Amino acid sequence: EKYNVAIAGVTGAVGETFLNILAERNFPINKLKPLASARSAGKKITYQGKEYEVEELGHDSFEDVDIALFSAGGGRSLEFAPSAAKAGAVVIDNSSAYRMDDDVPLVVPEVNPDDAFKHKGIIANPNCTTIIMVVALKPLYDFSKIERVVVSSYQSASGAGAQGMYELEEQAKAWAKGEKLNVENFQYQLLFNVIPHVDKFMENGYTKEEMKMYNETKKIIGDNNVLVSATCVRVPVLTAHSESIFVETKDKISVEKAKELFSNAKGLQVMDNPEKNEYPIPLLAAGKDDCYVGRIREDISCENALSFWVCGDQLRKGAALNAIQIAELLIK
Ligand code: 2RA
Repeated sequence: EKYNVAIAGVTGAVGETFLNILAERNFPINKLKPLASARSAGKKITYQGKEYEVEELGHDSFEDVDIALFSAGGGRSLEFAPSAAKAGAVVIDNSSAYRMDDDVPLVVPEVNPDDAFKHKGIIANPNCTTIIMVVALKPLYDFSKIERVVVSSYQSASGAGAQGMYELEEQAKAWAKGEKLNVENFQYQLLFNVIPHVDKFMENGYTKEEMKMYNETKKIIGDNNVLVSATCVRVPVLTAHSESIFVETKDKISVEKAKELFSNAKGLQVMDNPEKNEYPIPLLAAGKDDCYVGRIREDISCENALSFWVCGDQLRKGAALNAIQIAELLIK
């Protein structure tokens, strides 16, 4: 069976990754409908050698559409996803608009695949940083309940979209030419810098990105007792987010056991040979479907705790791939 698939936000960084991954996985597409805002309507995109014209996203874009992949920003999801669902499509939404809605499942196929089938027309794709973390937390959680997670992220420029990546590249070129660096998408110059500020600040002093990790992790793992304290940081990397994770568990998990649990987990590769300088780095994780975990050690500050390091391509597993895996669950 083949499906009619719409992509809202097809000209963005995630939109482009949707096209690449649908093609790589040979997703059974009958009709492809590339959609974007008025600004990008009329542009041409290519899918499997065929050219398509991008249409303007509207309330009537979804007739005959079976699956609507949304990555066009929260405002557009709020406005147009209900129309898509009403027209009979299943929306898989990459924005934060519906993630904490009780009627909307929040799904990472390696963690809570069954939740996908409880949808009422909209399924939410979690925040990229959360997805990469929970892929690593779940195998540990299944062995021993998790009590507390302290995480710092190292988030790449393309997490802020294609224009974020472009800004970092342009800063590097301008610096090489001795020219003034342009700063638009980030609060400060990102080149040669790190910025501990991703998304807006909230009243409690955390950012919205950090609170996404707190709230979404509970919902995906399905346990309100899993507490997450995050510090999210933008770093001058083009693609792939990294995370330094401390996890306190109810029962002790040895390093050996953790490596076994991680090795047997879907979507995760263990890369942990420090004596050979082998550990995950974003340059290696970029373009890959799996997340990579390494630097696995028993934490010396706490009895039942592990510290480790994870890298994952946030445009792939953190966004487009996760959404397409959800679609694959539904059509299986
Ligand atoms: C980022 N878009 O800014 C991601 C956050 N979800 O890295």
